[in-house]
Amino acid sequence: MNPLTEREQSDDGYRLWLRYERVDEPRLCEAYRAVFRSIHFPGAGDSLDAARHELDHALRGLLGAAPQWEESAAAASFLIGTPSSSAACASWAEALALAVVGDEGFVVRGELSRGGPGAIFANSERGVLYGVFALLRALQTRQPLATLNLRERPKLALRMLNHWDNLDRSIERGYAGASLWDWHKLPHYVTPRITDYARANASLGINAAALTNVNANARVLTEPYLQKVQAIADVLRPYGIRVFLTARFNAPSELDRLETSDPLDARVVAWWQHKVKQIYARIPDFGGFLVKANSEGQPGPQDFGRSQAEGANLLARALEPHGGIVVWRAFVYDAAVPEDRHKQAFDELVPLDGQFRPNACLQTKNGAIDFQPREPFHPLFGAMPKTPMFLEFQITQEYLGCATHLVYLGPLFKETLDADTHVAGPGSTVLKVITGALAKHTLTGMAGVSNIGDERNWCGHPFAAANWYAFGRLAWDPELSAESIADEWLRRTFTNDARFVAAAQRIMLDSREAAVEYMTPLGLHHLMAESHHYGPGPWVTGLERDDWTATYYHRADAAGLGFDRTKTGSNAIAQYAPAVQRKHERLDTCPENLLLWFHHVPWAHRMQSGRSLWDELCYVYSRGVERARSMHTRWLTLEGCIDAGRFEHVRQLLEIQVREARWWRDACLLYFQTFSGRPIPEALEPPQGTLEEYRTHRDYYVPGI
Ligand code: BDP
Repeated sequence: MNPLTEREQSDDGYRLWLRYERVDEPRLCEAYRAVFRSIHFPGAGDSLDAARHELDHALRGLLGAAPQWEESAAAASFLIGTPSSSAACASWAEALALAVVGDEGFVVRGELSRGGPGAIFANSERGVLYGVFALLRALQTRQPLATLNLRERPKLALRMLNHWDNLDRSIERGYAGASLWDWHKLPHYVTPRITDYARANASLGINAAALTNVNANARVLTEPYLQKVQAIADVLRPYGIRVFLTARFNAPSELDRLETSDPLDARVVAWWQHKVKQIYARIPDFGGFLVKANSEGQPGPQDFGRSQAEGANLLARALEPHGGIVVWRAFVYDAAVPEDRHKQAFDELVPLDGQFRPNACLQTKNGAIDFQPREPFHPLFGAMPKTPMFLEFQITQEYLGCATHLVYLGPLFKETLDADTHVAGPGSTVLKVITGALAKHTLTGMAGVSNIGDERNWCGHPFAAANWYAFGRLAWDPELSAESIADEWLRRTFTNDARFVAAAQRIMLDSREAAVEYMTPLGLHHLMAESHHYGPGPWVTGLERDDWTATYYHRADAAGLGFDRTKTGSNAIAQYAPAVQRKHERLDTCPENLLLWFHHVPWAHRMQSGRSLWDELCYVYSRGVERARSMHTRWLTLEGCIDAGRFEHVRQLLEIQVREARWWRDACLLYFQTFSGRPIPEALEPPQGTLEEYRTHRDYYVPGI
């Protein structure tokens, strides 16, 4: 085909997983058409309208014909509504135990009774919207409808994206263009893209978005910006998404020249109360504030000799009468404190358990350091039973190859969710901590640092959207598997072609382990280049803060490698429950994929493979490169299964990934070799460059700083 035509016919990725291509299996299409012959979907309301609009649009695409809307329930082949919008729904509510699915859940049935009509019933408009998206997922993945019987309710109350977007439209750690929020043109011009963003989120059940960077700019709280926020909130509302803002703790002083921003000062209390009222006047369903305080230079209550809880409660009290909440980040550590960074948040926050207002929660990163390719779960999970605890993941790939590496994060998310904290005996998984199952909290949630920008395909790498998708699906149901989510996403995003789906799913499922192995195997962490974190930098040392350097974390010396966090070292391990401590404190029982996280291990130490630590390091780094290579070769076999544009885009990026995997391996091995003094085993490829070349290499203008 002519390359120009090919480009025109390629999918540009804009539709994400909401592609409603024609069902091309004729019999299935006929069966689907019969179910949707005539749809009874009464009722008015913004979310119902959004649901109706989506269904109309989708069925036209999938079935090739506009749906027939039917006034009479008795004559319809499909019924949609809530007990208050539809008498048919009201009459079925009891038999279906609709009350059990709660405010946001739904029931979707291909047939209510044998041969009878199908239905989407829910208790709220939002529930209907989610039900419609669940039905469309079933159609897009070609499920048979007669037996379709979905009954879902979200397991977490807040399912939230955190945008680290600045008011100048740059995005901290963003690799997909500029911010979606065009502050300059808002509120007068509101791009339709925000509606499509809302649709994509609602299709996953994401119901909250913090619009601004945690490294906050107080200006967003000023009247002109609140008008702009209002314009965004108005678009998101029908899709069930509540807006949050990041609150800069010293905003009273910065914006209105108050002498202090001390949380216990009456003038400061009044300032926040007034500010919150002003916000709710514009945005009646405003979600609340997300706050990073006393961390990495952000102002906070400790500047005034107050605790993190006193800081959070200041905002919580102001929000309480309006139904808002404070999401207070647990990512606190202080350069002036010489303690292992791993321990600082726990030391600071655990003594405050029970002191937070009921509408305040702590948002804790999955691990204690910083979104590394692999971290053990954060010891704060389960350690503060009186405090609602949100889990924060990073969807954007700051430490996972930025926008050029295909790394599917489903397995990483699941690893944390399934990790057993043992705080209340075996089976006390992080999942149970955050769903409130252990400590019975109702304020529950999961947040993901967004990877979305204004690039046409939203997330840059064509596979990066899978991470947005996986986050959303797991926030709705953390018990889903990474495998099934990948399968769904591929079918909806590309094609139902079984060969493609199987091979691409393999690539996805292999990709996270590949990245761990070619970047930071065996529990190594934070070896990335300085500041932008793109590419290897195991030699990074002597920065303004020690805990931003690689040498702080890997501690390589002539004796060995790794951070001793046992009793003989920082003893961070003591922050975990005894069963977790016992497993990790000994070299012979610590899982090898976290060995160097917890131990400083001699180079000659015998690993389970029988190899020395040094040889094992060489083998695992090399295996990571091999995995990247096979991702690439597997992809090449898929040419022709999907449109040429996306195929080629991924192909080129995988080439970069293979090159960079090699770069990582060679640079790290050459560097660590200066300590181990041992040769790279002969069976393995020799490094391509010299350590000097790698060390002096600089990447300029890496996005996302
Ligand atoms: C680190 C990022 C930094 C963020 C910080 C945070 O490097 O840009 O501001 O996390 O989470 O991973 O606050």
